[in-house]
Amino acid sequence: MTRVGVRERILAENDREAERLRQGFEDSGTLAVNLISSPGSGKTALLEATARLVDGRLRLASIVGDIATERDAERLRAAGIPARQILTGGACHLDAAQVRAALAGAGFGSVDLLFIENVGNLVCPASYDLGEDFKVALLSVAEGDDKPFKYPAIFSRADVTVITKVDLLPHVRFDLGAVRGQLAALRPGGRLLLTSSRTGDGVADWCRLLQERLLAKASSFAFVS
Ligand SMILES: Nc1nc2c(ncn2[C@@H]2O[C@H](COP(=O)(O)OP(=O)(O)OP(=O)(O)O)[C@@H](O)[C@H]2O)c(=O)[nH]1
Ligand SMILES: [Mg+2]
Repeated sequence: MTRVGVRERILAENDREAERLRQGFEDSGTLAVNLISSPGSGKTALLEATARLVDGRLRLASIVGDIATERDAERLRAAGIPARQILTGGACHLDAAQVRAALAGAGFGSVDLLFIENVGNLVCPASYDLGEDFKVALLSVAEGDDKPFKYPAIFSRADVTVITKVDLLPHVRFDLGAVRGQLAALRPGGRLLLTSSRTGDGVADWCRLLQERLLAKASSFAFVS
C-alpha cells in the first residue's frame, strides 16, 4: 500500500471510531470540545480559568494529550476538573481510539462538558475527528497575526477561534483586524473570542458560548428522545 493509502486507511478507521464516540456523547448529553493550538498558547490556562468561573455548577471533565508528563492533568485536577492524561509517546495528535480508551478507564461518571485538550500542535490534530461537538482553535497574541492563513486546516475546521493572552497586546505586534479578515475567509460565520486567562478578560464570553452550546445540545437531546 502507498503512503497515501495507509494514511487514508488510518483516517477512515479514526472516523469510524469518532462516530462511535459522538454517538456516546449524544446518548449521554455530554458536550465534547476539542481544544487545539500550538504548544503554550494557553489551552490548560483557559480550562483552569473556566473551572474558576463555572465554580462547580457543571460536571466538567477533561482528557489531555501530551507527548510526555502528567503535568497538565495535575494542573487540571488542582483546578477542580477531573482529568485523564494520555501520553502519546511522540505522536503529535490524539486519535479517537485513544480518547475512547481514556474515557473507559477514567471513571468520570456523568459529565456535562468534556474538554479534550489536544497535543500542542497546529497541524496534525486538525485531521483527527475525536467525536467532538466542535473544535476550538486557540492562537496567542505572541504567536503572530499571520497564523490562520499559514495553518488553514485547523482555522477552517474550528467553529470557534480564541485569541488568547490579550493582556500581552501592549507588548507585541498583533493586528486583530488582519486575523479577523483571515478567519472570515477561512470560516465564514465562525466565532472569534478574545481572552486573557491572566486577567480573566473574555472568560465569561467563552463560558457563555459553552453554555449556549450546552443548552442547544440539551434541547435537541430532549426533542429526539
Ligand atoms: N500573560 C499571559 N500568559 C498566559 C495566559 N495564558 C497562559 N499563559 C502562560 O502561557 C504559558 C503556557 O500556558 P499553558 O496553559 O500551559 O499552554 P498550553 O496551550 O496548555 O500548552 P501545552 O499543553 O504545552 O501545549 C504558561 O506560562 C501560562 O502561564 C494569558 O492569558 N496571559
Ligand atoms: Mg496544556
